[in-house]
Amino acid sequence: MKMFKQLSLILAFIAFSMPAISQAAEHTVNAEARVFNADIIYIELGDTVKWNNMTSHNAVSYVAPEGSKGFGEHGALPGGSFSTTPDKEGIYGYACEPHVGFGMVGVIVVGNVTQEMKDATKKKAMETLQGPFKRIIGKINKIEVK
Ligand SMILES: [Cu+2]
Repeated sequence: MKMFKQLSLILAFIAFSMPAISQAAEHTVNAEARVFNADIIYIELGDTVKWNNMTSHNAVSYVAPEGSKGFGEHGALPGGSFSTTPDKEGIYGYACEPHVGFGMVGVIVVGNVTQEMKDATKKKAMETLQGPFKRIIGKINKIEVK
């Protein structure tokens, strides 16, 4: 009986902890008048990001980890909602192209990002981003690393 109790405790623990390991989550970002809320989100690889209220907005990546295909379509408005599942661990910086001049930019941090990754992403962003898209650098600066 004691062994059965221990076994059921172990099974209950496994059942409880499994979803946290294996289930991908969906994170919601709300496009507001001139901002993304939240502007910086932290997710795990395999998770999905869904933007709502995208009728007059878009979300196009301008900074992405090495080898990533990024997300969003230049010049297009997805309308309604738009979802992406980032394909690499690292930092994605994106902009709403119609409102980038107002600072409507955001960052997605996928997985565990180190200070070196943050510094390297910032360096690359400073070399490649132009005009108002440089505002993405300000968001990269605010990323919290462990
Ligand atoms: Cu916008």
